[in-house]
Amino acid sequence: MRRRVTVSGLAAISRAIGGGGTSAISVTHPRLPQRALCGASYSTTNCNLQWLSSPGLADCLVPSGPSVVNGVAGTRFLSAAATSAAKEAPRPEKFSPKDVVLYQYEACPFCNKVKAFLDYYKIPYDIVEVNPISKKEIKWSDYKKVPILKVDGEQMVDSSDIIDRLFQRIHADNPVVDGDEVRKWRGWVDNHLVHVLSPNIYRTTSEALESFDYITTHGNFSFTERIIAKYTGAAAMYFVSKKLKKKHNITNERAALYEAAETWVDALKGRQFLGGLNPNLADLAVFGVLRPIRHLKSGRDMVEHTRIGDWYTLMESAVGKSVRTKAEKS
Ligand SMILES: N[C@@H](CCC(=O)N[C@@H](CS)C(=O)NCC(=O)O)C(=O)O
Repeated sequence: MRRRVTVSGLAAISRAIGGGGTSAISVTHPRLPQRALCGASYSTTNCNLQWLSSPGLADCLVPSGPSVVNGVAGTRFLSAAATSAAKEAPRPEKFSPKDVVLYQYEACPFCNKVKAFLDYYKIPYDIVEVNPISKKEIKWSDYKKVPILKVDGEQMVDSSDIIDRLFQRIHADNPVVDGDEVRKWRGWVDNHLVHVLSPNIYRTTSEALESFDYITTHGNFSFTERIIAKYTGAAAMYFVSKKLKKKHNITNERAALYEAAETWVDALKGRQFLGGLNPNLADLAVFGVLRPIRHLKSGRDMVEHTRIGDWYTLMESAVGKSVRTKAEKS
């Protein structure tokens, strides 16, 4: 059956991939029809705009295996230290669910956090790509956001909560999820890092188009939705990102992204991972939200102009190939 693309549908797309988690912003740019941004609610000027994000996208966009990374002074090859560090990822022995299904938007950062966790712990999962307009794939649930994870029929929601619950099952003998340091940096990802990403990926019209090309190519859109979403969404999010910038007191979005990357490298204090020789939940969270942008212009710039590249490459290696199954469930 053909889906009709409506103005409210486009708003839903913007909400689905827009910025800032649960933050609400008022969209008042005179040239932008507010309905085009605000989805289901025609009467409100408040849009719940989450930023664009995606973890599973990594499967499609992030080249796997050690590769060339860009350094500050130009292109350089991955350092020997970086290639040698990644250890075999742990395989959960006492936790081996038979049927794990992730309901997601491919470019959603929160979904990508969950995917990074599942990939690292080698818990195979199926993907159901949710249409951000109709959301018909999650009609069965009371929870109206993604990610939703179904583990042998049990529903889990909210990325951090999902990860905590899975972690506790994997480490049943020692189910302490976070120490202070891990808690602090996981909070930093949700409360700071994700807010910096949106203004960056929609910074210029060409970057907004690049981002929407990625989103609409990898998301669950009909042909017509894809074309309309790409151009309308890019235009909308270009303006919205300026609002997000203001809301989060960002004056220079690239500087803020570089600063976040450097802050993270400083937090490592010379360790390969925040977790030491192996990634911990904070490493996985940072990696998860950065993975969808890594090969967009903002991500390329970030790796070129900061010291984050070596850690990122180690993470790629540690997380390994995606363990999502090929077939998409419907
Ligand atoms: N705190 C939640 C936030 C989840 C969230 O905001 N997801 C967005 C997509 S990135 C969403 O589903 N928004 C509702 C919508 O698309 O209508 C989490 O960590 O999972």
